[in-house]
Amino acid sequence: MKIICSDAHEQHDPPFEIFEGGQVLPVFENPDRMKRTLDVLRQTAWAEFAPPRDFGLAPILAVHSADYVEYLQTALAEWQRDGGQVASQQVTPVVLGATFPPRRSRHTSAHIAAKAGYYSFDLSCPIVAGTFTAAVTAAHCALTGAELLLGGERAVFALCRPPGHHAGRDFAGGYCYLNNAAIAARHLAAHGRTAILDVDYHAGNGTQDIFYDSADVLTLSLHADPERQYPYFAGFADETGEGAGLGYHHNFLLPRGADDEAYCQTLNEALARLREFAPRYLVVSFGADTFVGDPLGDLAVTTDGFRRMGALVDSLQTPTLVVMEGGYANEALGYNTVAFLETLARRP
Ligand code: SP5
Ligand code: ZN
Repeated sequence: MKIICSDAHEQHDPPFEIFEGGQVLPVFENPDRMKRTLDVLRQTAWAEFAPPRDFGLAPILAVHSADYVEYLQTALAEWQRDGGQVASQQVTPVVLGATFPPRRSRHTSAHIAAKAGYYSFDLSCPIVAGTFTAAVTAAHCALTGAELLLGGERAVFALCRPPGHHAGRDFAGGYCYLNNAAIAARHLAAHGRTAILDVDYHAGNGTQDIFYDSADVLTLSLHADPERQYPYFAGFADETGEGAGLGYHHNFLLPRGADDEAYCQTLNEALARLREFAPRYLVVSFGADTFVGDPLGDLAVTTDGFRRMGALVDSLQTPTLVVMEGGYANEALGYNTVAFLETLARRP
């Protein structure tokens, strides 16, 4: 199985994150996640590593607004020109907004501190010097995987970092800047019916936002009930798309403590909808934060559960691009990821 990855992710390594309650913590979404995942993939007999191809910005702009992409690209320089705030004990320059637009704002603002708030829905997406390069390269990893599917490959893994499923058309959040899975899916959709299946612990609100009014990409997400968990404002069962997209988005909610059996049961419901849609290509937003030991989660999926999930996805017999999203139990992340991929990797 081809694994598409790049060292460019190392350039995105923000010095802190601000958690609920204002706690300043080391970043859960860190370069070590990737290192650990690669370490375990290297021990398999089937992983074949390949670099991303450069697709430029065009396929990214097919998903994200031009003003948002330009903001991501130029924010740090603009912040520094403006004399943007740098915390006193902190050496790494970081763009991070602290003012968010009220819902009925009558004006936008050209001020960089305002744009930093406008283009994010939380405090978990600081922009450092290498963030844009890392995010674009992650999108290119997903696009390279998509191209391989178009070339006849049965299953590919895009080891993307930063992740993408919380990033919407014009917003960052939840460690996500560019929606890698959505960018790959839009690229694939030009060649055949495409679906995204999101199995990260958190609702894929960015993916939901991007395809909400469109029927050409079916989007399904399994996640912790947003009543009790981030991202709080999306991922509810009654959100099923709008306009032409009505009936082409589905959220499957999981209770606290859901184990392998409960998870696979819900996954089977989602797979039934997928079988009915009969996509030519499938993109899986894979997060291992459903793991029983994950510091951000509250589900109880085991490493064997990830193996079962991968086998269920494999049973669709659809060409599949797996895109890395979350998963923060770093010691287990590689094992959980490999367990999920194993059946797909052995496709003839
Ligand atoms: C890609 C991805 O998985 N992003 C996740 C971002 C989650 N950030 C917000 C977490 C706040 C939720 N409270 C956690 C309680 C821990 N016991
Ligand atoms: Zn997640």
